[in-house]
Amino acid sequence: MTNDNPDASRTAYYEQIGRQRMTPLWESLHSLVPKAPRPKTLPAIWKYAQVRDLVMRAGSLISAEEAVRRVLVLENPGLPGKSSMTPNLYAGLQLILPGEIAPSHRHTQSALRFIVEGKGAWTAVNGERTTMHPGDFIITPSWTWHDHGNPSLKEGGEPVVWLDGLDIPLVAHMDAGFAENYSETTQPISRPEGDSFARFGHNMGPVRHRVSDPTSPIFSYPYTRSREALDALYRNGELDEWDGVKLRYVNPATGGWPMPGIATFMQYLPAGFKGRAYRSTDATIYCVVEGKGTVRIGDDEFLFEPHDVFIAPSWAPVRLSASVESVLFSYSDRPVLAALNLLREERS
Ligand code: GTQ
Repeated sequence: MTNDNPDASRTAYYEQIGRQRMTPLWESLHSLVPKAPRPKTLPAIWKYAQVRDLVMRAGSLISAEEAVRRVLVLENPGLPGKSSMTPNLYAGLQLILPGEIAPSHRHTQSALRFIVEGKGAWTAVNGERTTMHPGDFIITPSWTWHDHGNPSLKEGGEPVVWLDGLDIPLVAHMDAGFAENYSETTQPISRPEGDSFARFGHNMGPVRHRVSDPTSPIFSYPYTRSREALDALYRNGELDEWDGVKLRYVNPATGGWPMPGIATFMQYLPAGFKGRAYRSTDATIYCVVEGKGTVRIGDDEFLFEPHDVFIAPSWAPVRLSASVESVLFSYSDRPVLAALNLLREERS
């Protein structure tokens, strides 16, 4: 080897070490250990007005039964082909029509449902059904049987659309995905609707309950309650310059997150709110419940309206403004980052 042409001798050397399945760190050090996050994830918005008809059209193309889950995956434009919204999280819009059932199964991926449109459909988790209303936040923890259904047209059923949030990419990255189908279409119902909420949803709990599970014993967090709490705080004068009035959803048995790997939030922005810039390492997916406004994410600016979904990548500054009073739901991989001591936030 000579030094007359260092590029050529290096190339030849790289080929030689490559045959031994080795690579030179010095060529990749800066991208392997960056000075700051360099997300491939891009800021993006899905305008409900543009995608709603497409979601509904899926209803005449395939049944929930055939599809198992009739979902349009929202794919981040920076992560093509990955069925991912962020490196760790997935988002999709699921449609269930009157009279349909999405058959029971379970998987190691944790799921949240945020109800976008329609009411009266149900999801069953751990032997209990819960009825969906717009703005409700429902969880299906890892490895719990879950099936979804909708009353028939005669019984007053209407199309229901919800946003699915799962940790599919994270679980895939960990090679920890398992799934199985239940032997029947629906799981047996062993408890009346509202049972878990009666036990755990009122700042009370069963006398001898021992926490043995990192997931919340409540699996539906109704919008009426979340909205009421935000309203009361705003009336009391609470208003953060970055967040407006923002609360996180909790597991009432532990005070922790409803599920171990996904954080969920809801925030209220009063009319005329102009938020300051905030960034954090948990890439966050937002779903607009009410209102209208704009969000700046890095160099992008989007107008948001009800049911729009948008994504703020890790470390991109986010600035929220509302022209009329607005409510936003959001979810992120914050508990995972916090557990690994990787959560950083900056309010500027
Ligand atoms: O409802 O069980 O969007 O298993 C993706 C995978 C929903 C579900 C999704 C799933 C589900």
